[in-house]
Order: sequence, then structure tokens, then C-alpha cells
Amino acid sequence: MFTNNIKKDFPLFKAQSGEKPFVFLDNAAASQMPQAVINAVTEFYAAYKANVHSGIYAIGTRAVEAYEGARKKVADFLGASEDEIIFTSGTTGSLNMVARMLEPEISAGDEIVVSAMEHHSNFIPWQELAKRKNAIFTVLPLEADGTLSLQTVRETVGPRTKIIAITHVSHVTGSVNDVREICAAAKKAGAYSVVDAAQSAPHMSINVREIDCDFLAFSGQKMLGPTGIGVLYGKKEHLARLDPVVFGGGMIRDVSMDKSTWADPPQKFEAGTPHIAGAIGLGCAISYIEQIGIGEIEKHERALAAKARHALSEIPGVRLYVPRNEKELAGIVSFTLEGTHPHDVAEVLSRENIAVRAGHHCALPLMKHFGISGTVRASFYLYNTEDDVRRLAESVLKAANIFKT
Ligand code: C6P
Repeated sequence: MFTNNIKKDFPLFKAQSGEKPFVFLDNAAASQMPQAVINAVTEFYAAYKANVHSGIYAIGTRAVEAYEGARKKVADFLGASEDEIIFTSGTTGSLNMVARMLEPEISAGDEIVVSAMEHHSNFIPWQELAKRKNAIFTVLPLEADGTLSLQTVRETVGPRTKIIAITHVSHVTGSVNDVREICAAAKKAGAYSVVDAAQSAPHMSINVREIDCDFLAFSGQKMLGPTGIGVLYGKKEHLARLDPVVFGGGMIRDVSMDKSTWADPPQKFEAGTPHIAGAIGLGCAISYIEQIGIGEIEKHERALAAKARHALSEIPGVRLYVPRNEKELAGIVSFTLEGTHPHDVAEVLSRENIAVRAGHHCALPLMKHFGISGTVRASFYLYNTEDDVRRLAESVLKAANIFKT
């Protein structure tokens, strides 16, 4: 099933074809969109563009149905209910929003816990919240291989912990955290759990009831959807109780001179005109993923990443940043080439028509843990093939030969 046939669904690969076929390995940053998603977005703009707040007219009703249909798609995908799904601008938007929502729950001396492997988007909002409230900001240290041990989590989370915010999958090493156990530890301590699912929702089956997290965030653009759309899942009871943090149209029950009251969730958290086309595109992207099967996609990417790790490990000077336990690895491979800046390696790969990401990946605490300034990262998705892995390895070998001292 996972052959070049899948690439045919993605017009970008046709647009990019040249002497050497384009190999896209920066899926952790932004994935490509299949024609079906592009069509769904275009159709909204071409055939029924209307605001979801206005219309007692045909295209207005159609826009609302499509937008709310997308919410149902997301809810079913996560095992949540529709009123627990807030559309946002992306993972960053979701995490900043939940940090603001939880602000009134935090007092001086309370503790907010994150790990050293977090993306800055799941680090800075909590660091800033702690600063505003005079709370303690605790960063969980990592093992030498960049993994987070459950023992560290359990030993740290305690009665003063109010929030623990953890990534499901590291966007740098591909290490998978046991978020179920981490959320259980949070619950035991009476703390809120927030899961950054930016690198897991696109690639593995997620059920928020099974994970039993309080909040979970991800981006549409990393899962075959458009840019600028994301999701914040929040448990019903929290969304009912917590106040909104963005105010304006579409989120009120009543407004009078002295006070305003809020609509029910999720509307109370969606002030202003949302990214309607983005939500519709995300709903369509989920349908596309479901057609192929998220379990199959996960297996395919993990197998490719394992092959890539093996091939790269045979190249002199390559250092892989691989968690020891292969079972807990997603389809992401980070490496450095001795004596060479990651940008220089990426430049050589780009000349070979291979797109990877190089740099600190918005994960400076993790880079500091490893004592490096950055890595080269190849991140896989459903349309990548064994041929892509072969091209990657050949080109890294070429770079190794070019930069040999
Ligand atoms: N990581 C990467 O190349 P946004 O930008 O809001 O869609 O996602 C932010 C974000 C949050 N958490 C994790 C784990 C992420 O990987 C990202 C985005 C991209 O790794 C861009 S820096």
C-alpha cells in the first residue's frame, strides 16, 4: 500500500519533480496536503464561503455544517465529544491558550512541571505563567539518551504540583513518552495534565479517554491539513468551569453595560471568526488518514525510520540521537556529522533535492542537554518510501565525504 501511489495523491510531489525526484523529510515541521484536502479547502472558498456566525442563508448554513462536521471528525478521531474540541491556530496557540485558562488556578508557591525535551511552545508559556504567578517552574531532567524516565516524573510530581505539561513524542529524537502514566501521576497529585500531541496525533492512534489527560494540543498542518489550524482538547468539566481568555464576537451569552456572560463550550473559547477553511481541511485530512489507517501509517513510518537509523549509523562521523529503547521511537531521526554544522549537511541534501530540517528545532533545553547547537532531522510520513531512505543515506555519505577533514 505504501508505494509511490500515495505520493500521487499529493500534487506537491508532481510540482517538484525534476532530474532527481523530490524527497520530503521535514514532516515534523509541516506535512504536505493530498488533493482531496486542497479540494475541500478550495470548495469552501469557491462555493460556500460565509461566516459561521452570520448566516440564516444557504451558504451560511452550509459553512456551519461543514465547520461543525470537522469538529465532529476531530472529536471522533480523539475519542472525545464535540464540545471538548476548541479550534485554534495550532499547537502553539492551543498551549498558550490553556496556560492562560489555567492562570487563575495558580497561586504563589505552586509548581508547574515540564520536561527538558519540550518544544519551546510547551515550555515558554508555562515558564511565563510561573513568572507571572510567582510559582515554581520545574524542568524534569532527562536521561543521557534524551528520554524521560517515569521514575523521574513520579519522584517530582507532588502535592504542590498544579500542572504538568509534557510532549507525547519528542520532535527531535522521536522518543515516545508514556503519557498515560504521566497523566496518572498528575491525577494522583491533583494536578492538571497537558499533553503536547503535535508529533503524535498525526502518526498514532490517540484516545483522550484512555490517556486520561486534562488537555491535549496539536496542529492541522502536521497531519496533512492546512496551516493556521489547530486543536485544543479539554475535558468537559474543565471547559465548563474555566473562563475564556480571548473575548469578542461569537462567544457570548449576553452582554450588558456592567458585565458579559459566556456561551457554552467550545464556543466560549472561539472568539471571532475562526479559520473555517482550515477546520474543513483538517476534517478532510483526518478522513484521508482514516482511509489508510493510522496504525498502518505508524508502522510504515517507524519501519522507514529504523532503516534510516541503521543506514546512517554506518556512515563514518554520524552520531545519532536515539533513545535506547527502539520500541519507544516514532518516525523521526536526528543526527549530527562530526565537525560539520547541521546547516551545511542540510545544504548538501538540498542540492540533492532532499528536504530535511537542521538547527535547534525550537528545543534549546534539549540541545543543551546533549551539549550541541543543533541536529539534522529527517521526519517521515505516509508518503515516504524506502527509496527516500536510500537517497537520504547516499546523500549524507556524500556530505561526509565533502566535509571530511
Ligand atoms: N515543531 C518542528 O519542525 P506549531 O508551530 O504551533 O504548529 O507547533 C508547535 C510545536 C509544538 N510542539 C511540538 C512537539 C512541535 O514539534 C511543534 C512544532 C516544528 O519540529 C516547528 S518548530
